[in-house]
This record gives sequence, structure tokens and C-alpha cells, in this order.
Amino acid sequence: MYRLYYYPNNASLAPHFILKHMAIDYTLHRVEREKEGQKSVEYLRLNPSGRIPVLIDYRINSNGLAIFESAAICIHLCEQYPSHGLIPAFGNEKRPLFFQWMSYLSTTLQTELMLRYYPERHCVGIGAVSEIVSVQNKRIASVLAIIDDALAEQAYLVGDVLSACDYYLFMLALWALPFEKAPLSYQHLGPYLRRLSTLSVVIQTCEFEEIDISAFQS
Ligand SMILES: N[C@@H](CCC(=O)N[C@@H](CS)C(=O)NCC(=O)O)C(=O)O
Repeated sequence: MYRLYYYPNNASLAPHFILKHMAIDYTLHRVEREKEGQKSVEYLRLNPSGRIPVLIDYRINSNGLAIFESAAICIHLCEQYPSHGLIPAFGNEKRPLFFQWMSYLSTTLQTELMLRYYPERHCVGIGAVSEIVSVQNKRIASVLAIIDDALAEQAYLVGDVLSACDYYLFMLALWALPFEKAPLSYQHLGPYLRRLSTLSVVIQTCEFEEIDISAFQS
């Protein structure tokens, strides 16, 4: 049994996809982000960084173990239910590549996207905001180009089988949609994302969170 603290189209989306994919027993708790619920005393006890998501795992600990960091939650769920195949098995040559891409997505693409979304957090005056936006557009485009190249000869990020990395990338691609060079405009990444957008897990989860994915389907 799990409880996911989420907010629509936040970093909770990838763990939400994975819980849905595995069809395991979970409940969802929508954080009142409009009221800064992620900074409340109760929430900070679960995640001292005051960020969304948090997963409470009642399977590993009946009192509920709180885990934060979206990628860590995804990997943990994959390892608890290896039969779903969302992570290559121990000893499989693709397993290091799973960790490579999960790390690249969460520490590089996600970080660059956050800087693009919140430039004012990274400079003192507003003068530098437009400069950060323009630099970030280029940096995000170059990260997406690396992912695009990787998808040239394989159906999914970690080879020929869907993994948690694909759900993670779909979440980040949703965030990158409004930017200068949209993920859908890339030669291999575009068709790949369109394919992912037809998965019932993606459709149902996005429907639940009221996320518009029509751009992927047009
Ligand atoms: N590295 C964290 C980042 C989480 C994060 O940035 N969450 C955002 C929503 S996407 C958040 O909670 N923002 C609210 C805030 O910063 O107060 C993770 O991947 O879980």
C-alpha cells in the first residue's frame, strides 16, 4: 500500500504513471499547492525540501516510510515490483543504461527546465531574467538533441522495452512543450512521444490530473 502526495503535472507525475502502470494498491493525496501546502509543517516532516512529490510506503514499513525525490521514488517502485519490467533486471546489460538515463533526466534535463521556469530564483535583479531564459532555451534544446540521437535506433530510452525512464521523459516533455524548440519537433523524440501519448497508462493518468496531451496526438 502506498500514498502519493501529488499535484497535477508536477514531479509527482512520473511516480503516478508508474503506480498506475503497476496497478498496485495506492491512494493519492493532492497537495494544496495553491495554499503552499508543500511548505506546511506536516508536509515538511515528510519532505524537508518542501517539494512535491512524496511517496509513503506502507509495504516496507507499516508506519509508512516517507520517500522524496521523484526519480528515487520511481526506482524504488520498479525494484519492489521487478515483474513489471520497468527496470532491467540485475545483471542485464541494459541496467546501467537505465541508471544513466534516469540520472540524466532528473539531474540534467529536469534541472535545466526548472531554471527556465523560474529564472528569477537565479538572479538578483530582473535584468538577467531574459538572458537566463534565452540561455536555458539553448541548453534545453541541446539536452533534448542528445536524447533525440539516443532514440534514433531504439524504440525506448533503454532499448526496445518500455521502462520507467520513458514515463519520466514524458513528464519532462510535457513541461518543455511551451519552450522555443518543443520536444515534438525533434526527428526521433517527436514520434516517440506521440507513441507514448497513446499508452492507456498515460491517457488515464493525464485524464485524472486534467493534463492536456492533445498536442502529442495531433
Ligand atoms: N528534485 C525534486 C524536485 C521536485 C520539484 O521541483 N517539485 C516542484 C513541483 S514540479 C515543487 O514542489 N515546487 C514547489 C516549490 O518549490 O515550492 C524531485 O524530482 O522530486
